[in-house]
Amino acid sequence: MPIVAAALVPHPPHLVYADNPPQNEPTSTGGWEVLRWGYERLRNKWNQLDFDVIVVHSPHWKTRCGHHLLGVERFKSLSVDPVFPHLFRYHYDLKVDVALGEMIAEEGVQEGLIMKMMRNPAFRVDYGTITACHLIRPQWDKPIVVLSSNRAYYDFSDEVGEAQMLSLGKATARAIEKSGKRAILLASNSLSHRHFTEEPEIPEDMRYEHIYHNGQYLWDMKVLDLMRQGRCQELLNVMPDFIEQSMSECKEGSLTWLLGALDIPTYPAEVHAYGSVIGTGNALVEWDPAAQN
Ligand code: 2X7
Ligand code: FE2
Repeated sequence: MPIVAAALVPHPPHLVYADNPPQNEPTSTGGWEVLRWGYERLRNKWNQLDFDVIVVHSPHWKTRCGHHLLGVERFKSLSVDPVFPHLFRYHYDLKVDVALGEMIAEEGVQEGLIMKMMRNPAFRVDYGTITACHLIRPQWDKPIVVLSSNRAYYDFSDEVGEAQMLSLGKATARAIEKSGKRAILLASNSLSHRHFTEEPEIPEDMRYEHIYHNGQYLWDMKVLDLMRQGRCQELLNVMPDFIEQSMSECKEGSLTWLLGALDIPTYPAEVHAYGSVIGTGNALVEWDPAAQN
């Protein structure tokens, strides 16, 4: 069973800012603790797992022509969030499992997708990848595989995007199986995604943090309930409505890719945490593929 664990792991840069790791330049007094405690639980649990590689799909590496994968062994640079540069200026140094990325690209082509390896050594790795990977494995001792977020939802329709992400998920699972490697999968997106356009003077002043409006919250609870009940096909059935009505970041495809890789789970997922960040809805949700046996 080469996919040893999988999770939805949101990437607001606020969560890294609040953690004060040495790699991040800005410092804080904390904040968003419930989400960070959820990450801590998952991290501690997965520290006990035997695995070779982390495979992540990130909304903030946006590609128009096809699905891209990192194709260089090592990246070392500074990642700056374009919207929150005062919160996230993170010095990263990471290793990539290029061989597994190439296998996913080959399987993607078999699924009829356009696939491309990204071979530019000066490429800046996006903050969605860095944030999720840092919060899951801050020691950066495992190689990662990163898949970009193709624009099919925007250029065609949510339905076309969804179909492509399910195919990409299947391709990912097949490649992992063939590789014989033990992988952890991360879908790095928020749920509801309406976003306040102003922030408090102190960004971590939690008096001001709350979901944007109750409709967003109700949608988030609906989709978390479906995950907790193992009703992921029903979740996929309502996904286009969820995306449009809550402006969900699921429109970037990460969660649907994950559900495709897990063969659309029918077993319950575990919600480790839910919380808002500058109005958006975010949850840490784990699927344990061993639970289906
Ligand atoms: O990228 C993000 C996000 N998805 C949600 C909230 C805040 C910032 O960045
Ligand atoms: Fe985001």
